Amino acid sequence: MVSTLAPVLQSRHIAHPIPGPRSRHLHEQRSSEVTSAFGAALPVFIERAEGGILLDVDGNRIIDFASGIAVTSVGATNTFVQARVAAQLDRFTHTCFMVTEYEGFTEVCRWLNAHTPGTFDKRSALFSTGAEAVENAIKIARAATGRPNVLVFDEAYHGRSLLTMAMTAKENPYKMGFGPFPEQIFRAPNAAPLRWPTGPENACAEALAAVEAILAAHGPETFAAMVIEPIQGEGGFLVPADGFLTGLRRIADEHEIIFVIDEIQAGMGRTGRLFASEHEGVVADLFITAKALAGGLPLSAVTGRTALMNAVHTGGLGGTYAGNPLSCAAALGVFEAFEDGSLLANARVIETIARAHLEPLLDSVAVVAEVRGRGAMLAIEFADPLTLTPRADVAKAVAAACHADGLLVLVCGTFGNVIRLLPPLVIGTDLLEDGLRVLTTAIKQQNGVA
Ligand code: PLZ
Repeated sequence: MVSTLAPVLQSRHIAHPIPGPRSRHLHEQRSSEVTSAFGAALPVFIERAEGGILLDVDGNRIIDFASGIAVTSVGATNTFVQARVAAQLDRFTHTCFMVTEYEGFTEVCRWLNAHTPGTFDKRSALFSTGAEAVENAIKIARAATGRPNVLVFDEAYHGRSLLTMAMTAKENPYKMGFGPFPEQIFRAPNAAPLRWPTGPENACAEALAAVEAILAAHGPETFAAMVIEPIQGEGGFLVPADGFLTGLRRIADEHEIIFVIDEIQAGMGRTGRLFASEHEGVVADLFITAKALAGGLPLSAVTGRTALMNAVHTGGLGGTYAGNPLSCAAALGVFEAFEDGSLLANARVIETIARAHLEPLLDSVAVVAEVRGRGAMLAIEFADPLTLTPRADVAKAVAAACHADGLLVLVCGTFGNVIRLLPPLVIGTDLLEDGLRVLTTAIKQQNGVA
């Protein structure tokens, strides 16, 4: 498909102070029509998005270090995705896969079965949102084991539905006022090195011991599943201590607990490998993907061992829009985009360039506590250098300064003191470097370092 639109210039440009007058006007209108329960990280209205740029309705060209929260990894106007979706749009938009079938659904499942870690026989199920896939993984694990309990971790984020809110750790804004939640969810410490009470070197062994203790307290035979993100996303881009994921895998095996990996944010090439768990060589029984899977169209999946995936009675899983044909077409375009390996290489280049800009701050800016992550999933944490007291105020001020200067960054972390970088993998090097200069300048200025 050939676009009739002129390309969006791949350079940062501030035509009007951000948010500009048209965005402010549209935001006012929004406030009269849309529930105030939805926040906005940066209240600008977008006209077009392409490469590493968000073009807003005021003509501002904002560098995108968010990708719609790790969704538009192949770019918001990827030609493979566009071509596949346009062709599908011409054929039909929907049948409901539970009513009459279409091949795109099977093809997406075939790709996931072949490319997710683990060489055993697999089946997949498609849904629409990440939370929906997490819920379904729990349904499958319970049906397959006949056990009720689920183990999750501190700092976890798994969604906003009732069950996934119970699995998510952070109270405000995700859970506050929305209880009661489903029971049978137990939470274990996560082996995040920076804040481990007895020191980073003890994080892995002590966190694994804590998991064993929680299982023992409730009876390991009552646990259907343990669910973990290979790098926690909303919780603060926390890369677990070496050996933690493989240790959990071992404990899960020992007690015949289904090991579920949530790669919704970290997966689909974000970390420089197709899946983040590949970095640790850890293999899930049930594997969850969403977000970047379909490059901006809603699609999520559970992929896993055939014996588990087929343990549910026929008709037990589904949903009107589950694996919608347009979303499946988009996913097939995403797979095509990843085929030659260049996007994975880009993710690794992004890491090298970003670390070169960010790591020197560890020495020059006292409140920079850690620079961490993998590939194009990177973060910088702000904390008091002596006490490690989280400095959400710094993260907030830095994000605001970046936004004013035409760079979109998102804050995350249980304490709101982490700035995360999630640029599209198609961002150009010059734009990336420009964005990193905006960010490092903001960090220095907000902390009185020239
Ligand atoms: N699991 C690891 O990152 C979604 C949440 C944005 P849905 N993260 C972005 C917000 O504030 O709502 C996410 C995730 C992990 C599950 C989910 C849930 O995916 O598609 O948002 O339901």
